[in-house]
Amino acid sequence: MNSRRRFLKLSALGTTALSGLYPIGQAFASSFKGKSNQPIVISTWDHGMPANDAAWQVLAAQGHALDAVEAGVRIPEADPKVRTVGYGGYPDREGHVTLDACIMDKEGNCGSVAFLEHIKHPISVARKVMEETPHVMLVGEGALQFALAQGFEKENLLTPESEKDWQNWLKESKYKPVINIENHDTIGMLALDAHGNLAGACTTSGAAYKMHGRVGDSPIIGAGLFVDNEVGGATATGLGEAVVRMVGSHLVVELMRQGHAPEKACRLAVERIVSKQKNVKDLQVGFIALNKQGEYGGYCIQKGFNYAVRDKRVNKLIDAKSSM
Ligand code: SD4
Repeated sequence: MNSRRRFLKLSALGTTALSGLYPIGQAFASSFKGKSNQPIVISTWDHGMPANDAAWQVLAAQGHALDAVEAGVRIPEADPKVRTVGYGGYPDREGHVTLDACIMDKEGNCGSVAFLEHIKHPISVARKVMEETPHVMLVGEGALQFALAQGFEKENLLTPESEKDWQNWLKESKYKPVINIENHDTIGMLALDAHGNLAGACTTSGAAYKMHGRVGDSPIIGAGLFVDNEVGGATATGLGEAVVRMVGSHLVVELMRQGHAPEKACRLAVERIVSKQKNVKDLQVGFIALNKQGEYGGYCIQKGFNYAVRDKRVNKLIDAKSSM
């Protein structure tokens, strides 16, 4: 169908059908095959702004969404001032910087690494897992061996600042992360390219001062990230344990499949998490979502979560609505 006919069909569906509900079980994607050819990228938190810039360079040159999201999230991974992703990330309680990341493409291919030490760009290792192995996920020592075999450099990721903060933390050794500050700055990124295809990436050093060996939601396909090229993609930030329990990003995508707009899908997923928790006062979870038509949205439990959006016209940070 050419784009004009597709537009007319879309208009005929009307705004209610587009932003409202489809009966549960009726696949949104199969009823509506429209897609946007306007590239767009969205990502979590304010470090999403420079990350989006890098992704946008790929998208604006008609590049692929997969290359865009990888290039985008490599920016905070390499930035020691971003204390919750990659190099310079907060260590675990034993002083190890252990990283989690995953990536997903338009075919539903995915790759993931978890509990990976000494490699500055876990997202690129995750992509290699996707492209060079028959597996989806490699963890710990095995992931490191694989990365080294692929030519990644072994580095010390614990910066003097992070080491100093960890030494201070050790004085009390209390695991009580401060919401929106210490443990919620994962970068999750979703892109739609000029070919109408989606991809996503998610990368983090995880919760600050976590137990050694702890893995959050960010490298778990369906929890920290999910992309279905017929429908849309979603990614999560916040307390990984709460996101994993609800397989949060997959839930958001399925809600979009049922016909919900991205922001509403994020809100319903947040509300599901809230409804199952006894105490949400200290809990933060945020989702962002992008659908096949290039519509986007985000939602979180507590105020303070924002996300960055970049397309041909827009380059801005948006405060996500919250349920509290
Ligand atoms: C996790 N979702 O490991 C991540 C936390 C986060 O550190 O968002 N940033 O639970």
